[in-house]
Amino acid sequence: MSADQTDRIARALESFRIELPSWGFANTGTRFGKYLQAAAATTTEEKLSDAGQVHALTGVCPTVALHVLWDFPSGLDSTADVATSAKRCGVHPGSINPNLFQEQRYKFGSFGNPDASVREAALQHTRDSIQIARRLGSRDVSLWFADGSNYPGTANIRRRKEWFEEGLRAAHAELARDQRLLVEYKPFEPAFYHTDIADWGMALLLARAAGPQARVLVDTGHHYLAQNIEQIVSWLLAEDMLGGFHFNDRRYADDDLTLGSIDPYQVFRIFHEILFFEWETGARADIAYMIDQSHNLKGKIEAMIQTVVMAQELFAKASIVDHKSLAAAQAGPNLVAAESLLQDAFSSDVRPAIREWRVSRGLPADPMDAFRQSGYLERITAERASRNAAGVSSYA
Ligand code: RM4
Ligand code: MN
Ligand code: MN
Repeated sequence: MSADQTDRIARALESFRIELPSWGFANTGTRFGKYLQAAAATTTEEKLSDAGQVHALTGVCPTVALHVLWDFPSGLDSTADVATSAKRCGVHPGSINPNLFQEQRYKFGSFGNPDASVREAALQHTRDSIQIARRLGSRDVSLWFADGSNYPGTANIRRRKEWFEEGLRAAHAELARDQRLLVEYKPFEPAFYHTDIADWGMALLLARAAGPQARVLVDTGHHYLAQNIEQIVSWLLAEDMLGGFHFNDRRYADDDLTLGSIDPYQVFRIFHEILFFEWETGARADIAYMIDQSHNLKGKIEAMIQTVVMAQELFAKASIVDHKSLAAAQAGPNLVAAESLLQDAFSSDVRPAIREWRVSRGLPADPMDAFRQSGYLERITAERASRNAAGVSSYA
C-alpha cells in the first residue's frame, strides 16, 4: 500500500460516520419465533448503553436511531429521559423513526388508509415524531410505511398515491429549517400484492411532492435480487435526492443480515459511486449512513461491531480507487482497464491502514477483541438475564 493510499484511507475514515439502530440491541425476531438473548437490552437506556460501547470501541458511531413506539413510551414526554440516557451513555439521539405499522388501526394502511380519521392519526403521530426529533436536536425523521394491499382490486392505487402526497406535504410543513424527511421504499412485505412506496422512483416522486427538505432513503435489503443498487444511488446523487441508507445484507428478501456478509462487492460499488461523485463534483454528498439490522442469533453487540468494521473496510477500499485513471479509462473507453481499477481497489488489504488510523485516534486497533476483553458482555448478561427470561421483546 502506497503512502498516498494510506493517506486517502485515513481521510476517508475521518469523514465516515455510521448510525446504530436502537432496535438492533433488543430482543427481536422472525415472525416464526424469537430466541431470547440473556444480554439483550430491555430498556431504551440499555440500548443506548450498548450503542455507547460500540461507539467507544470504534469511534465512528456517535448517534443512535430511535423508534418512537419502542423508545418513547410517553411520546414527547419521554424526550427528556432519552436525552439524559443518551448523554450518560456517550451517544446522541439520531434519526427518529415514527411507527405507522404496529397499531391495530393501521390494518388497512396509515397515510394510504381509505379512512380519513386513520390518515389523520398517522399524520399526527408523524408530527409528534418531528417534534420529538426537534427537541432532541435530531435532523432526520425517517419514514417507512407498511402500507399496501394483498389482493388485486382491493385498493385504489392512484387515490392512495394522492393521500400519500397530501400526508407527506403536511408532515413536511412541520419541519424546522434544518430538519429532513427521509422516505424509505420497499417492494413487498408485509403487503404482498402492492406496496404504496414500492421502489426508488415512487419514493423520489413522493419526496419531491413533500417538499424541498425531503430525500430518499435506500435500505439495501429493499430491492429485488438482481437490481443494480449502485445505479439507483448514482441517479439519486445526480438528482440531489439521496438522503441516507439503511445498511444490511440479504440473500432472499429483507433478511436484515450483516452488511457485506453475502455480497461485499455490492456495498463497495455503492461506496465507489458516492466517492466518485464527490471526486467529480468536488461536492460532499450529504448522506446519513445508518444500520438497519436486528440479529436474532448472533450476539447483538458483536454483530454491530462486525458491521461497523465491515462498513469501514469497504468504504476504505472504495476510497483508494484511482479516480483520475478511471475517468480516463471510461472516456477511452478502455473496458478492462476501467473494470480492473475497481477490482484492484476491492482486492487490496486495507486492514493494516485502518488499524493504524484507529491507533492514531487512540482507539483499539481491534474493536471486536477489545469488546471481548472488556467484560461488558459478562456484566450485562448477569444484570439482564432474569428480565430477558421473562421475555421482553419487540418487532423490528
Ligand atoms: C422495515 C424497514 C424499516 C424498519 C422496519 C421495522 O422493513 O426496513 O426501516 O423500521 O422494517
Ligand atoms: Mn429500513
Ligand atoms: Mn427492512
